[in-house]
Amino acid sequence: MSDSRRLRIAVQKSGRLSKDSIELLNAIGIKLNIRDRLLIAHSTNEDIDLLRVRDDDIPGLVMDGVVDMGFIGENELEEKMLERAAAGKPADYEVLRRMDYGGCRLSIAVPNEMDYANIETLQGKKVATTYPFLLERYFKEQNVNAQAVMLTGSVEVAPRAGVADAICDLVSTGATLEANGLVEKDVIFRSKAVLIKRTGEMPAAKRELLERLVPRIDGVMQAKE
Ligand code: PRT
Ligand code: ZN
Repeated sequence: MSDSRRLRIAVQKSGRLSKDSIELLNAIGIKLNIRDRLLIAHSTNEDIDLLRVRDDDIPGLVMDGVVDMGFIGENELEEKMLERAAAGKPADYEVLRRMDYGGCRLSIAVPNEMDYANIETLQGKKVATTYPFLLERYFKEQNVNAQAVMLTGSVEVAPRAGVADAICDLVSTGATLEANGLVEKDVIFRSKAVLIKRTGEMPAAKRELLERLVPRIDGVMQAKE
């Protein structure tokens, strides 16, 4: 088992949140010895270990108390929270800070040629997404009876492939939608990266370390404004 005195922080190993999350940790003075293939990276100047994993795993690692903190997109966090709550698993966490990176929106998009008036146009239709819980919550709120079809990749090609009538996917510039003949219609969730913490007791030394880190994060974010 790991050394329970060391603060464990989960970060995405390689993806859109990795660079900014590591840069932030560096900026608050945490020296890290990251070796590309390794799951764990130890800090050389603080009692901190990084766990480098797929972003999909981060909410669960925090909610199961395997790590103390994690950097994660709110889209992924909210989806996993809904999924775990539906399965009766622990789904608690605390947001320490909302970061200034990882911004995107989860949107419903339809083929250019679809005659789309509003969300009710999707009544009885299939919508491909990697976020079925967020999408189904939205359908329920809107009183629309449509079906979320889970795809973990290539969501944007689903309508052309005849797998779904529309999609619900993350958008930042909109270039991917345009390249695939899709138009963005309804934004169902706006997301940024957040730093989250597990709930429950923490040994005093770890809690003190955490309490030293958060004001440094505020300082770095304020300096960027
Ligand atoms: O391997 P791992 O599972 O860790 O990574 P991943 O492929 O699941 O995630 P990754 O690295 O792509 O994204 C991590 C997080 O970054 C997401 O959960 C969001 O919180 C955030 N983020 C911000 C984005 C985007 N912007 C984004 N544009 N995640 C994905 N995209 C994709 C989107 O899915 C679509 O394919 O980019 C494409 C659209 O971009 P535009 O610019 O063409 O609109
Ligand atoms: Zn992922």
